[in-house]
Amino acid sequence: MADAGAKRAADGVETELSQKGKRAKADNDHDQGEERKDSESENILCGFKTSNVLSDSAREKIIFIHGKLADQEAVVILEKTPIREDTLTELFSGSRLKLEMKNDIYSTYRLQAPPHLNEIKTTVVCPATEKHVKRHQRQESFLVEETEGDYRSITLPYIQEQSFSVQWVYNILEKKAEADRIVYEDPDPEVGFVLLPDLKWDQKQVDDLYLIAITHQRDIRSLRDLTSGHLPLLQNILQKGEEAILQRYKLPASKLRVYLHYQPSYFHLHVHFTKLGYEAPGCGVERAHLLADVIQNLQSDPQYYKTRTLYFPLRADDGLLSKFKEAGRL
Ligand code: M7G
Repeated sequence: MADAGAKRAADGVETELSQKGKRAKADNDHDQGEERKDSESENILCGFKTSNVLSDSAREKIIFIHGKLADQEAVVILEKTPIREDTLTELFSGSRLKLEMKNDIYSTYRLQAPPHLNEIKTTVVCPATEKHVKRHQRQESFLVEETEGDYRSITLPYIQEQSFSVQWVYNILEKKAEADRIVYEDPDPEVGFVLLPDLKWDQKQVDDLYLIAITHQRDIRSLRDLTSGHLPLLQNILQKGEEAILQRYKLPASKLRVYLHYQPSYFHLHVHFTKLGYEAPGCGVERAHLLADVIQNLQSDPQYYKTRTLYFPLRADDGLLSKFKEAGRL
């Protein structure tokens, strides 16, 4: 999980950041109106029954809860949103302040902000599978070494049976969901993709910018399927994705971390675009592969990702980890 302190750390370009902050806010004003309408019309969480807390972090101000929503298994994620520079004037003038203690030059207060400046980003997964529940449980991880043979004999059969549904991805590609959130689309069936905000990003500030590019091609599961034949697709995503982000959020390529996960959670090729300096979950070296490196590796060896041994972490309760153990590979 990301370190919230680092995640919100300023990267030192004051004016640039505040401009972007304003831009992100402006982009979001329209959405906010819609969100408010939605939440006012129906609070589906009023009947949520908590079973247990899967994990939480006081530092990151996030909690993952397992429970039931209308008799269906559900996971609810609550995360306090960052404080935005462009709301400070209103925050200082429009809040109530309660003194907790005062000692010499030091004092602490409880600041009660107006409700719209004190929101909690809420993600609901319902109905949630056992896999969704396990995914958010605090767990030990183990690094797995996957050879070309391991991929064919252990991983591939497992993911063909067990991976998460990618229906949400097809809904995006077919404009059945999130169509109004699309930032850029290249509709070409071979090299095209849809770029849109990731579920994890509330779009209120560019400090934690997070978008994903989802390919129109549906038969590329992951990094492992890529060959030099996919170079036009990968180069297109990198170039047009960066251009679209520069245009919309005024962030140049030099401020972006563009990468693929191996292993991903969802086996339909997609690329993560996050702001450099934001420690997005899963951006560590054991899981993230820079798209620029992937392109170069395929240029020097067309079969690079088919043949290389790849390393990735698996959680203690992951069924794939058991398969590696059974095969004597761990
Ligand atoms: P991943 O590398 O397959 O797995 O990335 P990860 O979730 O372990 O990182 C999938 C990415 O898609 C993640 O960054 C998710 O937050 C994001 N994502 C997942 N879902 C279900 C949705 C969704 O419904 N909409 C959007 N916009 N993003 C999603």
